[in-house]
Amino acid sequence: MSREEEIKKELYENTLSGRAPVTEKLTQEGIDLGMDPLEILFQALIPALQEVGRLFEVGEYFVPEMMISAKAMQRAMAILQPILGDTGVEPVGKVLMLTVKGDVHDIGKNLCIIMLEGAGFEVIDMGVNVSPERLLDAVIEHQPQLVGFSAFLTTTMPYFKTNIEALEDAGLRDKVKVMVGGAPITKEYAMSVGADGFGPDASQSVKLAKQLMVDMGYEIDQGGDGDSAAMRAAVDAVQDLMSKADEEHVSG
Ligand code: B12
Repeated sequence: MSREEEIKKELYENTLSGRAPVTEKLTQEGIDLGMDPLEILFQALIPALQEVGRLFEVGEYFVPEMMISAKAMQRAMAILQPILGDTGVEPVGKVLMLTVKGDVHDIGKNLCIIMLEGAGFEVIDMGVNVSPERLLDAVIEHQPQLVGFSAFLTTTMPYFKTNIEALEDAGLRDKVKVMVGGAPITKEYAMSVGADGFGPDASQSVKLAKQLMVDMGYEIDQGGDGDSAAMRAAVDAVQDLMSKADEEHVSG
């Protein structure tokens, strides 16, 4: 078996068992050997995630196993993403993305980032549990055109408003457009807290980001999302898995 074939096999197995450092290393090795990123995605990572979903359905995997497998895939995706998304042109715009204070849900945000980068945006990922103070520092440091807030808990949704007010108080509100999203968020809620836009899913987040750039007066290409079909497939694989996770998520 060639090393390329071995890498695909090992990537499949290590995504299944959720070994993120290994999937990261193998993906990098594959890329260094000149493997096609689409081959890595469609012949190793996505099949592994589909198998995770199957194992969950037959009761062999539970939510924790699904989570660590999704993480292992995301670490591999982080290496593939810039290559898949490399359109060789100037970034469309700069977006700062974060999950609000008190909230550690980041899968939805990360999927948006995959799609945004695939569409040519430069994305600064601030991670989870980000305070309004850290947001302000980052806006000053990176000067993005757009900021994106993610929240998955009804108890953390109010941080959208807190963040927007913090931007206003710091005199930064007119420098950025604010987009928001997350499982419990509706368009009505987004508008009521003063956001400029709401995105229900990762591909809509790209449409929204482009629209907001146009609203700000930037001239951007509204079509041509590069390799977005590949990104879409990866995003769908993770999303399918997480909708299964909801079936036995411990709430409260
Ligand atoms: C996975 C998960 C977890 C994981 C999170 C791991 C991680 N790294 O993200 C873990 C196990 C850590 C977790 C913990 C908790 N969770 Co939880 N979790 C989930 C679950 C099952 C899936 C969430 C997810 O990732 N979905 C997949 C993504 C892709 O979903 P999505 O919404 O479709 O995402 C899209 C859009 O929202 C949009 N989007 C997202 N962000 C943004 C941002 C912008 C700018 C834009 C434009 C768009 C956008 O694009 C995304 C991609 O397409 C949900 C159930 C659910 N239905 O959401 C519960 C859920 C969110 N969790 C819940 C709860 C209660 C908790 C805990 C409090 C449980 C506990 N008792 O400890 C803790 C809270 C921890 C904390 N402080 O944050 C509740 C929230 C209920 C509520 N109304 O507040 C839910 C809804 C489960 C339930 N049915 O009760 N959770």
